[in-house]
Order: sequence, then C-alpha cells, then structure tokens
Amino acid sequence: MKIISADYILTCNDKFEILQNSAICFEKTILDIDKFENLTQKYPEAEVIELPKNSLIMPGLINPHVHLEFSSNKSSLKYGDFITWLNSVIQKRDDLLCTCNDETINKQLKIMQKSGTTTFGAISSFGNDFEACYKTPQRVVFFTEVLGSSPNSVDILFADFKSRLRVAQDNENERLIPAISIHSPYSTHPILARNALDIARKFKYVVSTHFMESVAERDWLDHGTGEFNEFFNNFTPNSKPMNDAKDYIELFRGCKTLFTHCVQANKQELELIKEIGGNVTHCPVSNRLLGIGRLEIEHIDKSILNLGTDGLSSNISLNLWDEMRAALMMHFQADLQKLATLLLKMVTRNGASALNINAGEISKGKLADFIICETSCKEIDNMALELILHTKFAKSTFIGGEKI
Ligand code: MCF
Ligand code: FE
Repeated sequence: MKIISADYILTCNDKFEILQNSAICFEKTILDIDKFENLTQKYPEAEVIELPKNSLIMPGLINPHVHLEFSSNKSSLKYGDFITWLNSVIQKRDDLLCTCNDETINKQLKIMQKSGTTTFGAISSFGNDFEACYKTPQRVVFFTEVLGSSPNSVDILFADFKSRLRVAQDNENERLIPAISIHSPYSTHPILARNALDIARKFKYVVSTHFMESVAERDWLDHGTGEFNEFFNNFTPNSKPMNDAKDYIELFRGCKTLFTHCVQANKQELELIKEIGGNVTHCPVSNRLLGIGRLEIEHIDKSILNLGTDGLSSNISLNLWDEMRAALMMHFQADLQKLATLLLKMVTRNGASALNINAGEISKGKLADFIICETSCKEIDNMALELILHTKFAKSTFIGGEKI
C-alpha cells in the first residue's frame, strides 16, 4: 500500500474536480483520496511518496486507436487527399511492413509510455504487432482487424482473421485484452462483418471500426459514385457498395463499438451511434493529413467523444499531448478553456469508458493507472489549458499501482 501526495490532483471525474494539497492511497486500485495528514493517520503502514512542488497527478492517458504496424512510415505515404493516400498505402504497404520490426514498434511504445499513455487500442491488421503489445507494460486492447470485399474470399479471410484473433485469445491477461476491428463499410463484406461481430457479442469484446471518414466514402456508400467508384472499378469492374451507412451501424447493435473518424457522418448516423451505445474516436491530425477536414465536435454528444492518434501512417507522433495541441488549434472556433477540459476528458475518462477499462479517473475503486506531470500554473481555471500547452512527457507513470 502506498500514499502519494501532490500540489494538484486532476481527477477527471464526472465533475472534473481539481483537488489541491491532497493525496491518494493505492495498491493495484485507488483505495482512498483525502488530505495527506488524514491518509497517513488512517493507513500508518503505507509507504509514502512525496512529490516535488508543482507536481500534478492525473489519470494515465488512453489512446484508443493506433496502427503500430505502420510505425516505420515517415515519408513513404502521400498526404493531402484520402484516395491518393490509400493508393500510396497499397503501393507501399509491403515495404512498410517489412521495415517495421519489434524494434521499430518498441521505440514508439516507449514514446507513448514516456508521454503518459497507460492504455491503448492497437488496430492489428496482420498480427505483426502482437509480440511487442504482449510485452509492453501498458494495458493493450488488441483489436484484430478483418476486411475484404470479395464474396469468394469470405471463408479464407474469416479463417485468417480467426487464427490471428486466437493468438490474442490464447494470451489474454489483465493487461492484454482481445478485441475486434471491422475495418470499414467500404472495405468489409457484410457477411465477414456479421461473422466477426457474432464472436464479439459472444465474448463481449470491444469493437472498433473506421466510419464515414472521407467524402469519397460518403459518395460511394450513398450513391455508388465518386472517387471510390473509380478506385474499386480498377480492381473489379461493376463494383457496387456492399453496405448502406445506416444498416452498417445497425450491424454493431449489441457490441460496444468505437466508430473512428465520422467526419462525414450525418446527424441521424451520429444519433444512431449514440443510441446503440457507440463511441466516436476523433483523430484530428490524421484527418488533416488525409485531407478529410474537421470533425464538427460541437455537434456530437461530448460524453461519447474520445481522442486517438491513428498510426504513423497518418501522423507524425503517437504522443497524445501533441494530438491534444493539434486539436486545440484545429477547433479554432471553440472556447479555449472549455475545449482544453473536453480534450482532457476525451483522453482519460471517455477513452476508458469506450475501451471498457476501469480507469481514466482518479476515484476510489478505479485502477491505479496515473501519471505525474509538472505545472507552474497556479490557477485552477487555467490548469487544463496550461497542461496541454506545456506538457510533452510525464515525469513518471504508474500502471496498476506499479511505477514503470
Ligand atoms: O485510420 C486511417 C485511415 N483510414 C483507414 N485505415 C487506416 C488508417 N490508418 C491505417 N489504416 C490501415 C487499415 O487498418 O490501412 C489499411 C487497413 O489495414 C487500409 S485498407 C487497404
Ligand atoms: Fe485508423
């Protein structure tokens, strides 16, 4: 049992309380929160950790959407337009995968760890990231991805998906949680999606999907026209969209699902996502680099919004502080302080709730996943903004009560 005290505790609880001169008593989970003197009296046997002045404790950051298998990308892919990017992914995919080994992934995991990310959702397309995810000290929700549009290949693709999923299932533990990713409505045959979602419902796995990212996706799903028409007809003449947007969302009913991007999702679709208990993952840097535009977060229920970096295939950093700063600049019309508070909620309590992890909050009973940051800010009302502006890395990180 340990007691840790700091000048500030950013609880990220439902009231977004910021406590001053308080302390936390914890083991694997948070046992108590009170004034330091009260806790040392109540738990005299606990080991005491006193932090230097200007220290702040907050929940560990949660990045629900990252593609680690694309970690070797720096300048291989073309940015600015979604279909141009997708073509460059198809062209460079083999090279990118070949040059991405455990060392490349571990380097990124270390950066994520240093920045204070204690839980992440790894979208795994091939399974090449499994070993590194299994060994990392962070909690990993490991999303085995399925995709493929050819009806003739459904059985083979599903068998391959199941064998990759089995690796995660056979190695499941407290820190590595199996999950399922259905790539997108434009790339995944509904039979494939349905079969994979039956597994998700059976085992209560969290699910992730890319949804309504680009104008090309909107045009294709609604009318079978636009840039995807040309794209698919290059492979298979007379291609038609396999999914209708609303029906696609309905497939996920009964599964706890993260819908990533949603920049082109309309009001009805966003309402349906909320109605079925879904969450929306916002990846602002990825959206900017792929020419997607801005997600109108002002029109989305704040409680279902979380923030992801996406992979280095569409980002320059997997550090969520960088992502929050980008979001702060991208949503230029929003009130700065309110947006800063929302972003901190998105990377803590909302991310935890979307990934079904009992963390993301400094509250009794939550997992002791927290980070120590430094702040020279003295005003509580400015704290969220100042933290986002000035934090690059955490001073130290605790996961399940252990310092890592
Ligand atoms: O989120 C971004 C953009 N949207 C779609 N897919 C991906 C993203 N980053 C990586 N991907 C992966 C995806 O998982 O790229 C492949 C899939 O395996 C594209 S489909 C040929
Ligand atoms: Fe993605």
